[in-house]
Amino acid sequence: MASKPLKEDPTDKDLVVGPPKRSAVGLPSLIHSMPLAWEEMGPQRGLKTLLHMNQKDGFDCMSCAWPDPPDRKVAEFCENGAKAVSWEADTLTVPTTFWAEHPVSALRERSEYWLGQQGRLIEPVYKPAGFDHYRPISWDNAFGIIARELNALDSPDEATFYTSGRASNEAAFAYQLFARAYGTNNLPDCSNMCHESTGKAMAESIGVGKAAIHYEDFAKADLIIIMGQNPGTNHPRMLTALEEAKLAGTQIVAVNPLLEAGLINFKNPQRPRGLIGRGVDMADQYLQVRLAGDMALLQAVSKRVFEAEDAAPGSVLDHKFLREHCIGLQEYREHLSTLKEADVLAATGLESAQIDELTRRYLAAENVIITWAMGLTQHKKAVPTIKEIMNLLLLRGNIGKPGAGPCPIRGHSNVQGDRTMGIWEQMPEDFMDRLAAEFDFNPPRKHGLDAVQSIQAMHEGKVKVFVALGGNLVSAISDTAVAQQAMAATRLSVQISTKLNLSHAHVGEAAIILPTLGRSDIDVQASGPQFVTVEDTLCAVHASQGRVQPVSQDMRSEVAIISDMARAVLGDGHPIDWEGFRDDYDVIREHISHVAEGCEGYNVKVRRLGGFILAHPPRDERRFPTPSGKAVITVNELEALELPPGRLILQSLRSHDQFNTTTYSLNDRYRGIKKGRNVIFVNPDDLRELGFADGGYVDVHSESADGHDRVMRQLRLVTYPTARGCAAAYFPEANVLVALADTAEDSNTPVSKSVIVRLEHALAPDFAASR
Ligand SMILES: Nc1nc2c(c(=O)[nH]1)N[C@H]1C(S)=C(S)[C@@H](COP(=O)(O)OP(=O)(O)OC[C@H]3O[C@@H](n4cnc5c(=O)[nH]c(N)nc54)[C@H](O)[C@@H]3O)O[C@H]1N2
Ligand SMILES: Nc1nc2c(c(=O)[nH]1)N[C@H]1C(S)=C(S)[C@@H](COP(=O)(O)OP(=O)(O)OC[C@H]3O[C@@H](n4cnc5c(=O)[nH]c(N)nc54)[C@H](O)[C@@H]3O)O[C@H]1N2
Ligand SMILES: [Mo]
Repeated sequence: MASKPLKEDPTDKDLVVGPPKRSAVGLPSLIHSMPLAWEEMGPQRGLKTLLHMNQKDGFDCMSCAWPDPPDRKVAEFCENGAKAVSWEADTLTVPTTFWAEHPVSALRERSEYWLGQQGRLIEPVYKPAGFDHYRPISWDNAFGIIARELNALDSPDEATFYTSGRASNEAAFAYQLFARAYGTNNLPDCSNMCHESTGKAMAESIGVGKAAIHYEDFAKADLIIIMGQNPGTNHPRMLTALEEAKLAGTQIVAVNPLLEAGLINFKNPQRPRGLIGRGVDMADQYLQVRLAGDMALLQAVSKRVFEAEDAAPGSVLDHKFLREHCIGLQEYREHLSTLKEADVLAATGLESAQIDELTRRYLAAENVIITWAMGLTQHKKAVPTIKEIMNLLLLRGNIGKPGAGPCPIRGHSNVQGDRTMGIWEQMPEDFMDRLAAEFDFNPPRKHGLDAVQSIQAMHEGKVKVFVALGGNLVSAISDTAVAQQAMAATRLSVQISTKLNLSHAHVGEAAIILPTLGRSDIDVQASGPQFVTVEDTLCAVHASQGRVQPVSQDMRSEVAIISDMARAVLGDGHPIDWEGFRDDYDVIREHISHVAEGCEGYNVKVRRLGGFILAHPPRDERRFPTPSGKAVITVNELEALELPPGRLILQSLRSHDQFNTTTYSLNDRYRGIKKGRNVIFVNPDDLRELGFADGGYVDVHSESADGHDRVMRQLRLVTYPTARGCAAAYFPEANVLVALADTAEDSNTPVSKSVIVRLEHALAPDFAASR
């Protein structure tokens, strides 16, 4: 009993704004997820699917990269995981008649919500150049067109191959190999917009860009600092790990401009206390830092650590660790001695006493974990900010010991694995050497284009073919109007997708959509049923096997699509055994074991129940694979974000009922928002000062250095507990405000969390007219 496709695009006419919640999860979340699962999958398929999720013999949840606990419960999923799988395992399908009824130009006017609600894509479709409709096409003809276009380019660098972080390790490995065998390193991915800043910063500081802790370390930590992350919505099962830590005596500090429900209190539905009690209080200290103020905060804490050491020499810093494992201590100490408290207070919006308290907590703790996500990575100074996390941890040896370490929390469920498999426009030389040796060819060595650079190159006509393994780049990247023009300037765009989104509507002259199996679907190839493998944010690699019957026999797995596309493009005589890849994923895994770092014996290790954990030298043995062989304490020049008078800093973030560009519903329960998304959250004092009132409507103009006026119209003002001078609106809609060139230094990640904006009075939207 599948839901019917959404008829009309909903408007905000029924928008309700209530008070924000002060507690996350509990009974309401399960009540909220079950009807959705039943509606989209039916009761039997729904229950069976949910119970297989995240089990050792089941499939990995596609919602986020949070790890599975060593001991699984019967129901090992969260509300938002249930939404993700219900959305994917939908029994509703896009009918063949859809394509004739909906011209591509009309699809461009639809919302992401409407598009996603049309059901699963089940047949390849093709929009020839000069036509406004897709039409069904055979798989072979689709591959033929792709081959013709790719082989007609003057250089392989005129094509770009995007990946979203849901692709399995097997698909990712085959895909990067295909792109490189074709001849380009243009392998942009969602990570370019996500944790790229993390990878850059950690690689320089400690030589590895991944979290340096194990799951069990949360409960062993004395202090966990959670910065720029909203786990209650985006990594809900993290709350269970935090609850266990709290019950074991761990303290928690939250650093976030917004008061987020999940960081205040958690009612665990799997415990009696959660169902009927008052739950567990999370943050012992909550620092409502100003947007982009974290670098100043971290430097201020480190400076106080040095002052404590000066007051009691030999007793504060971990001298043995610093001597044996680090370089740069003295320069850092001298640099921080010039840090001015007034600058720190201006940048953070905090009081000295709050920073003193955080420092006291840091110094009282033997073992400290710091976690972070998009609140830190999407700023101009994201890379140096994350390097300051490393500095602070290194001062007291908080790495490579139980209960301590840096812990970036990754987003897409396999974004980390995709990188391990070679999805990166700048893979290191040793990987390329192994790839060359394994397949006996010369992969291109020149670095390729990242996501922002790919859009720029398409816009300039330098990249002419765009291929995407999942995702929705047009909506996910900054500067929506430019992204749409960039896509329209290509000769051919190809999307390998499960469901419709705006990247199927803003397309090249010609466009192809290839429908793929999702993670929950049963995948059978010539050698029998297949499983795939994934890596979570704590470096655990394990198998994932789909358990539900695909809704159509004409969909193909990602591996099959990539293999057949490679065969068509590279020719039948190509030395790489693409057919072997498709017929038996063990063949791919055998190659992975020779090429990807730490994956020796891959086929054996991933067959162990629960998989294996990749080696991580800093975590495992305090060995730092940097050029000097030591962890590097870095000196970073503080540069605060200048806020001109009468302006606000805007961040774009996720509601509770969305997955990136996918909208599950128009609600954001924890923030008190129902049935609408066109809102902007502002501190009540700022609203008053700027001459606006709660409930009024504004146009939001962004002010980028390029002088171009970018605007988001008719947002409803919502007063909200956020730091002074700061505002928030929903991603992906707010991407219209971010200039493509406004990116983080070193990582080129769009600055989605610090856009300078000006509000202007606007009329309330006329909902009757928009119907
Ligand atoms: N249900 C669900 N789960 C998801 C996703 C989803 O869309 N839906 N997306 C997945 C993906 S790809 C990712 S990357 C993750 C994203 O997970 P998050 O990073 O939690 O996602 P955001 O909604 O962007 O939230 C950013 C948080 O950082 C805070 N913040 C913003 N700017 C600053 C700042 O300058 N300083 C500090 N200290 N805090 C700041 C915001 O107030 C907010 O709480 O979630 C993953 N999981
Ligand atoms: N302003 C602003 N912009 C942002 C962010 C922000 O916080 N603010 N966050 C950034 C971040 S962290 C990220 S990760 C990116 C996300 O960027 P993307 O990864 O490109 O976007 P998604 O919305 O996750 O992609 C959703 C689409 O993927 C397809 N899909 C889903 N499952 C599968 C599958 O199993 N296989 C295949 N082949 N396709 C599938 C569906 O067609 C679906 O519509 O957005 C970034 N953009
Ligand atoms: Mo992400």
